[in-house]
Amino acid sequence: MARLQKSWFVVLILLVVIFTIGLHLGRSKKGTVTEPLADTANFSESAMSIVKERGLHPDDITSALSTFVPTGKYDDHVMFASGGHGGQVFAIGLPSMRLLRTIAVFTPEPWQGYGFGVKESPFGSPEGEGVFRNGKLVNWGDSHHPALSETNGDYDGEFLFINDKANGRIAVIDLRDFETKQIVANPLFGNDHGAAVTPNTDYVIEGSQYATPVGHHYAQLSDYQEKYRGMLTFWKFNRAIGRIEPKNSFAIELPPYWQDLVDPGKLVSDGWVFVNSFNTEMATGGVEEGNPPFEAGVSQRDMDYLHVINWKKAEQVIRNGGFKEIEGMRVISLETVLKEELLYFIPEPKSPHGVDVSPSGKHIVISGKLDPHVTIYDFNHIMDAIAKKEFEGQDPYGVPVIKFDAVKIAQVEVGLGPLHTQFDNQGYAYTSLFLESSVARWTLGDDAYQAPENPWTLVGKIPIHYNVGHISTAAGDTVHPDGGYLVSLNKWSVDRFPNVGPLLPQNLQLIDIKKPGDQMKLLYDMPIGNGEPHYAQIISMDKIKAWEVYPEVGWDPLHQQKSEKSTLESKVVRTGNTVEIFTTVIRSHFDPEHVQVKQGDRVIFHITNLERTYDATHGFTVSDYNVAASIEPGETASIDFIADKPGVYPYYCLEFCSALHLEMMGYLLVEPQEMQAPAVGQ
Ligand code: RUQ
Ligand code: CUA
Repeated sequence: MARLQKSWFVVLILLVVIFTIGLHLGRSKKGTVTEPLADTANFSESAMSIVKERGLHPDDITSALSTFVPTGKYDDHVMFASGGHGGQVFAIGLPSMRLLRTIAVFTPEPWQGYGFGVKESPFGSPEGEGVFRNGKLVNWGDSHHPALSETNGDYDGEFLFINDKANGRIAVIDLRDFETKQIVANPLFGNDHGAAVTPNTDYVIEGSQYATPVGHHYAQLSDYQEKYRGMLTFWKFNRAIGRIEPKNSFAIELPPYWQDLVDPGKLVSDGWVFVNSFNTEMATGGVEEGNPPFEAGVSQRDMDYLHVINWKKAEQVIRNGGFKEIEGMRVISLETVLKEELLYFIPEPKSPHGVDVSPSGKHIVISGKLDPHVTIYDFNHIMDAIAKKEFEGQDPYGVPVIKFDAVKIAQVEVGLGPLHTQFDNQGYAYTSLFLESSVARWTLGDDAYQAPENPWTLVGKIPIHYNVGHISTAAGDTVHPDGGYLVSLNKWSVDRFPNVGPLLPQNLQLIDIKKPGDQMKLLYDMPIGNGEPHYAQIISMDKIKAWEVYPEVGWDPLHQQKSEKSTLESKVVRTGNTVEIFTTVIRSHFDPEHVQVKQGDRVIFHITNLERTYDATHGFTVSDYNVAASIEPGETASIDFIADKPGVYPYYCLEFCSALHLEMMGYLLVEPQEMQAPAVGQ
């Protein structure tokens, strides 16, 4: 018998070895692609027959050639796109527009074992304080604005942040393993919109959207002007531990306008942050009571207010104790904001939406949804106007309003419904035009980034399909844009794809922006049949330094250190009613394979994946217990549940990891209460 076992073991080991060698042979083939275009005559003949057969246009061919990435070759950029009310983040390769990874953030996701009983995720640990709102589990989000961590205003590829508009939360993703590590919930307000990082990632800035009473309290809408407020929260990020520190964070109280997008200054304008707003009318809606509906009430004035905020000085005010604490958050009151001169307003036309700081940090671009222009302000002029007190007055709360003409240096007529602006490395700016379904290219009058054409002129437009929201250019909101690519994140796709029913995919369109002037070219349509991407950021792939396998066997990915629960050998430890099963996995077995517990026991599997092979992930689930784990090579994952129902529960590996994957299972035997021997003396 023992002999039989031994020979089986040898066969298993051989299988693993053969598989691993095959894998390595396969990998080493990468790069040994046959000589490009060795036989041009043959190429053109066979290519032409495909062109004819498929009825392709010459333009289609250049598009196809620009985006095709042959097997074994890599995309050169990756785009992190928010997943809207799907709550996740998508990592998409460019130029191929292939989905490389969905990162589970606000919504549980079983493939990654995210939110299904695994403790090493915000859904199972104190890092997930923000998973709860009012003590209730909130297991979805409306992810809007991804923000890559920055060093000196350039993406550094280390972390990614994203906000949840629906529930006023921020999540932290570590790009060493592309996993969410922390979710924090804003204690002051329940929804947000703008989210961005300061140029060295000292803070993740979160702007409230719809004004409410501060701290989730109650107040009548008739008390709107006194009791409702806007807020800007500065979440302190500690890069060394990869966590937001709520205790070291602070917020600034603002008038109850609807603060919208947020863009921190950079280079010359570092230390300031620009936030636009709408509903400076302070309309409170109530169409059913005969009031103008919000859409009209909020759009009466020609100008709203760009908020210009000195956050470096605000940090100083906090250090000097100039705050009050509300719901555990340090808040600088509006009174102190005014006294310390932290906030100025600049009129901005007309239902503004996007606010974007140019790569040099000198220019701030505003798009008014109901104005065909983008308006450009000069940062140095803003500083002068503040120094010389060139104010046209105050708002009702006493905030100084800077004279529009003193700081506006240009307006460019770009077209209808301008929303968001991005930049490239040739001195161009790009603005999405929602109403026109196109993207406008115009020239910056910026000595650091000088386009060949006259400054502040529209040079071209490209139609998109359809209803563009954000656009994203490669590193397009940093101090050194890469240029090359622009992705138009379109809300509607209408007729672009085969009909899959009334709920249509969004359409992400890749546009080539390498050539100057009016030469922009649509390359690719990517349907995304998932929650609606809002903003996206595109980073060069060589800035991403993700791990192939976890650094050592027994890794706790949540804390990025060796897990106390890791093990190289299996053991079962019972403490009272808690049974801890220290489990190992390696192709193709779990150890142990039999686990016997009693009904009502708390069962914790601590599973260590012993593999060091690239991609040798195993999964784990126990029937009926709503648990699922993904255990990457080197990882230790703990799954925790109460075995409240008696029976025999197979557990098995979820990943097709080897030829004997189906054999990779075990039995959890939950002995019924009534069979359990009564304690002595009963
Ligand atoms: S903003 S609707 Cu990014 Cu255009 Cu959220
Ligand atoms: Cu491990 Cu299948």
